[in-house]
Amino acid sequence: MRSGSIGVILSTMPRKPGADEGTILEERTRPKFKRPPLYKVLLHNDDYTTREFVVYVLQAIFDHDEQTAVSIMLHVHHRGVGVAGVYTREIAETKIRTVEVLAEREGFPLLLTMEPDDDDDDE
Ligand code: TYC
Repeated sequence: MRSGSIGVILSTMPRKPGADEGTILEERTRPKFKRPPLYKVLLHNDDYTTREFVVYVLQAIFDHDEQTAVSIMLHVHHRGVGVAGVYTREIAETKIRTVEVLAEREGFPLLLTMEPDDDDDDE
């Protein structure tokens, strides 16, 4: 047994027959559930994808309202890259794949990537 104080105290207590015999309490040193790491899905600008299609994708796949979708699209159009959303790895991958399929179907070269969300480290 480890030499944690609670364990030591319990194991040296006198034992009555049938009374919690052999029960050892240990304090948890880590939280039981770790949050999964989060990833930013990044949207990249290009000269061919229409603004309308980007706004549609931001609403339909990334669940933004129209005003937010337009503002993210314009940010990407002017700055080159922007965050479409923040998700766990599998959800981020699925959203990227979904948009790739939609864009390919329309003949647009729209590029999305993902990267670890640094703001996720300490919270
Ligand atoms: N630059 C594109 C245009 O002028 C619009 C656009 C915005 C494309 C954001 C991609 O991620 C993008 N039609």
